[in-house]
Amino acid sequence: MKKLVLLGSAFAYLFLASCLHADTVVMKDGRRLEGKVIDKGETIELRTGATKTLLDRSEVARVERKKAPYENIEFFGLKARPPIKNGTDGRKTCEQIQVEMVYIPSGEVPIREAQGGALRKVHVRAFLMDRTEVTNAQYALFLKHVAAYGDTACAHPEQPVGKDHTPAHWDDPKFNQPRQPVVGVDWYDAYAFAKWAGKRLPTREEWRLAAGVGSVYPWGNDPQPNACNHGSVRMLDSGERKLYTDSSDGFVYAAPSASFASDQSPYGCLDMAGNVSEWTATLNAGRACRCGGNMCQPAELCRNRTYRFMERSLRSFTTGFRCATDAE
Ligand SMILES: [Ca+2]
Repeated sequence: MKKLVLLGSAFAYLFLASCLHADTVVMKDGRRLEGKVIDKGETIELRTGATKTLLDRSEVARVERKKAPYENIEFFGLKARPPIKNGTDGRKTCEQIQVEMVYIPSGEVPIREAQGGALRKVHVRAFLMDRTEVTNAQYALFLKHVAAYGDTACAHPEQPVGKDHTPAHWDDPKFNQPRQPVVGVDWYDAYAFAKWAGKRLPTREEWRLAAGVGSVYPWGNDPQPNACNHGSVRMLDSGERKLYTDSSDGFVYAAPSASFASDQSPYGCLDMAGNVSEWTATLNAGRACRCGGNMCQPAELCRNRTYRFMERSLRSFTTGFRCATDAE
């Protein structure tokens, strides 16, 4: 009960703080304008109630941001870090969140571009990889940032105009628990989150290296039921193979992150074989590579090398992501 009261108080605080939230734009002619600031690059949009005013950046001396309501408070056990600076102009861009990352030493990754195609080896430099899939709790911090500041600093240049970063299943209790991986996010959501967090999406080869190149599955070369969050396959009367979720491993949908100790790569990355398939930075003909198995795929398909190119606008309850950074 005490926990519920505390959580209720936190949400009340967030609500009140957001109502009081007001930035100040100081114009070069000395005027001070108050409202909610959305940074749009060459222009700055100032919102006061239902009124939107576009200001030319060349006429603006500076923007004084009110502290975002979620800064410096714990949110589902996570804490937003102070904003990082971007380049020379010192404008606030993205914020980092505290997530455990593991060091992946450089290595050679065997990649087969197409079924039956030639196997080639790609050299991958050392990098850092998130130990776990990005969770709903972490993604919620990103959404709060976007609500306060907009996504201009984080959005991919090809992101569809007017796009909303709210996941497809954000209101569904089957998918929106704080420690479950965020799902129903498209590639543009994953890209923007990674940039906001001061990171990036891993490439397909990096993802493959982090998952482990020495075995077919994290635990060895043979499929093992219930060693990761997988699904099942059913043959229909038509002869078609249909993939579906099941509860044989203890979870019908996405399991809370890091629920399967057996689904652990040689470097300590968790849930790379199963749980949710994960977006990567690798593109081909406008499609993005999605790596790893998921809760809908049978155990034998939840392999380290599983990948598939998907439409970047895909929002599926089987698909999430994790982030990477350069090692230096
Ligand atoms: Ca996964």
